Amino acid sequence: MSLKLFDLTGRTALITGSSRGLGRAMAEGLAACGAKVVLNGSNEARLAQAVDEMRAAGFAAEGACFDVTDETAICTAFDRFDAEGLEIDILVNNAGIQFRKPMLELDTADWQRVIDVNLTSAFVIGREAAKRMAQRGSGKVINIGSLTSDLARATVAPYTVAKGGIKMLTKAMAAEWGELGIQSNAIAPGYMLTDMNEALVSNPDFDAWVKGRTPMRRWGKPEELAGLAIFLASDASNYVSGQLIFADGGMSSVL
Ligand code: GCO
Repeated sequence: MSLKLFDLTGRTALITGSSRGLGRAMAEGLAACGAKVVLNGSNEARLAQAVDEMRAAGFAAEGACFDVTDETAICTAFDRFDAEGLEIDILVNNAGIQFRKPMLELDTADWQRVIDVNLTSAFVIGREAAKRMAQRGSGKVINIGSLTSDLARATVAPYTVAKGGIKMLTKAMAAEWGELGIQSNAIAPGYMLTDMNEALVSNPDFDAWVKGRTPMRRWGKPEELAGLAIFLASDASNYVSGQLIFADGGMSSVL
């Protein structure tokens, strides 16, 4: 079996929230396998720097600056892709925020913001990408879930609900889009060393809990998601759909 199964040459991948963190790491992995990557972020300067850095590394990279909760901006971005002949073959719905507060103290607006960024955006962007993938009879949608897609932790209810929704949205996409030639799957990262988790990493008690609760006794590194992203973006996964695959050091498998 050749490595050609994992070759992404000639394919274009849109990764939301990819100026930094998990999205950036997955974008680098896809680019290293030959994909042209379209990075997304809502901060124009940070996005432009990320695109420059990817290009300096020899990768084919473009930038698409839009807020993933702004449907008009999303549709305008896809109209631009159409006009420029950018066919999105691979979509990684990675954009996400975290908001840690007990539900009894949580404002509805804060709840809604997390749901809008972490879940609804994946539906809207997924729908726009899938409309075009369907015309070509092929495509890969990779949603980013979480340990909280299956397991709840106190004080992160909206994130947990959104990530649980990502698991079922992925199955719904598989149910409707399989006959269109589109495979839809999700990656569930464990506790990763990202900016979003900085407050947890620097908390000695939480750090000890993660290391004790994880069979590999450590936090995950963003680049450790790249292999799963490459697999799910490539021909190697052409008969895999509707799945939630954990990259969590074993945490979700043990008491
Ligand atoms: C938290 C963390 C988690 C992790 C990740 C675990 O506050 O518990 O932010 O949500 O980021 O999602 O899979």
